[in-house]
Amino acid sequence: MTYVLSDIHGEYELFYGLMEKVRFSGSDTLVCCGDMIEKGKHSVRLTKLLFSLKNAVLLTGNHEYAFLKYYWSLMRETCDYDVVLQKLQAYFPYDGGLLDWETVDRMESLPYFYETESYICAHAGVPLDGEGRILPLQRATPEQLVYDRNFKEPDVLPRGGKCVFFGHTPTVNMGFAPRIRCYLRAGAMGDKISDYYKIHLDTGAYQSGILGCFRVEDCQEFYVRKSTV
Ligand SMILES: [Mn+2]
Repeated sequence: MTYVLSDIHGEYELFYGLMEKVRFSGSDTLVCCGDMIEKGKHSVRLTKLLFSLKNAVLLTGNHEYAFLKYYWSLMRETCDYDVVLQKLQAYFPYDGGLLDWETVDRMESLPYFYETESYICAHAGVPLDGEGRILPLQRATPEQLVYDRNFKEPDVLPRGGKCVFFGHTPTVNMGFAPRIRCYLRAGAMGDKISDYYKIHLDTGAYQSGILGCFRVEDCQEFYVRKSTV
């Protein structure tokens, strides 16, 4: 089975609890649509756990992108790699000491989108033309994919048949419940992924204490909340 989620933001325990709940195993696939780091206390611990999974597709979010931009600015200032690593560790006030070069290098190699026959994943959404058709993702800039402000709006529905998974803005910030928001096509049942225009994944885990994921094969949602993990 394939589980898609986003915006874990250092909430290691919530993520671990969610994986236990779905009985995530070596035959499953995880797709994380970015923003593993910051806000919560276990950014590096969580990132290393995600990097240790063989069957995970991890994407860059705006928080990883901001971290990488800081990293690239440090590399322009000095050739002393020890100084650079120290400063990168200080970027994470709680568990920065766990940060090593392997983790930094992996972070730098993460893609900005993931596309299959039936769905697309990108942190903040995908660029659309005037008619709502999805523009070629290979030509999108990292900034478009991690900072998009328009795609989340309820009346923005991508045409073309592929469902788009995204996060970036907690659904509560738009006046909705801290749940995954699914945008069902008119007349569709909702039991297969092609029934959806887009799926907004950000349950605002850091603030709401609720983290959810969406199972692609049967379109089921799963949630954990802080008091239960
Ligand atoms: Mn974000």
